[in-house]
Amino acid sequence: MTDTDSRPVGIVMRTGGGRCFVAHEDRVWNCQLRGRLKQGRRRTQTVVAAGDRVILGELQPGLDPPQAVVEEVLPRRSKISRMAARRSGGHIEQVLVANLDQVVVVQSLAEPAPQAGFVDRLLVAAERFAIDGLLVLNKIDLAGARPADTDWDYYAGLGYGVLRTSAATGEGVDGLRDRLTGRTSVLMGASGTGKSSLLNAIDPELALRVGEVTAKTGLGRHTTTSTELFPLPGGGYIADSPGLRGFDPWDVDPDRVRDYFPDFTEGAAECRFRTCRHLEEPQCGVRRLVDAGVIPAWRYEAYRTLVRDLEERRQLLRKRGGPQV
Ligand SMILES: Nc1nc2c(ncn2[C@@H]2O[C@H](COP(=O)(O)OP(=O)(O)OP(=O)(O)O)[C@@H](O)[C@H]2O)c(=O)[nH]1
Ligand SMILES: [Mg+2]
Ligand SMILES: [Zn+2]
Repeated sequence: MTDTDSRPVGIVMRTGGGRCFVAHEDRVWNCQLRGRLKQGRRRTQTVVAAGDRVILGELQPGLDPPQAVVEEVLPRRSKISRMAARRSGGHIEQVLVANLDQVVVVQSLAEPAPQAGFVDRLLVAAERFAIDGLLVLNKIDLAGARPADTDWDYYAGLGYGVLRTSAATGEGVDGLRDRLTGRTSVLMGASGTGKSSLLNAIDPELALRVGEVTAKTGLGRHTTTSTELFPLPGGGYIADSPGLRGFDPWDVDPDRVRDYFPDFTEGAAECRFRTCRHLEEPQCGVRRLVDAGVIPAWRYEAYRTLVRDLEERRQLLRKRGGPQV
């Protein structure tokens, strides 16, 4: 056994205010980061994220809450990362959550309205690390209020789970609990889709704060403000996260986005050019499937928009001479 193996390891439940809260031996430790972890030029603004495995030192179990120092962040086996907001110029990574098995994309079938391409972008970020994708369509008790312009069951045909739930009536909640138990998952979606409400329905002891959807705008109020991991009663962890306004995946090469659309594989085999990106190229097997209605137009549009956005970002960064993504 190496020295590292014998040092105490914990799981980061939440970060905030320059500290992090680490589960270790059935307690949550209030931790500082070792100074050297924060030094040097970094392409990431996230030294430590919820879900990270960390090595602890200077443990003070006698304090309430117990305290320790994070000495080291262990390599992440997977993560959901995005380009950090405008102020970073788009070349800084923000890790939302680390070491995941599953991303649960929560959409509301009522207010707020689903955002085009949002599910597809999150699934690309998940595919990037072979993380499973599950789509949860919440507020079925209110469904019918708005016509569905997306055929959500299309995702089931691609191998993603699709569940319909109501945090209000409890319908579908047992099925969701089953899908979460024993794994590490994160709930992601726009503000007001019902992420925290679903977790409260799964485990009432969590008693998470939930917020109204504004009648005037149909948008949520960003009630949850930090990503936090919770242990599930039957084993595993679930992270609640603040509502996302959109999602720009980090570290996805625009030329590789096509590899993260499983529904393109079959058509791509028929493209004239092996390097076909399924955009303007002649004799494209993928576009043929779109024309034939096998791949829905909205799905293809999500692909095109994402490639375009990633390409724009790459060009902007080149112009500025920043690090390339
Ligand atoms: N009718 C109905 N209302 C729901 C359902 N799920 C959530 N809501 C309501 O939707 C509103 C927003 O719920 P939250 O759980 O706070 O949503 P959230 O996704 O956690 O939002 P943020 O934390 O802001 O990202 C609240 O008023 C909930 O009561 C549902 O299944 N049916
Ligand atoms: Mg919430
Ligand atoms: Zn093609």
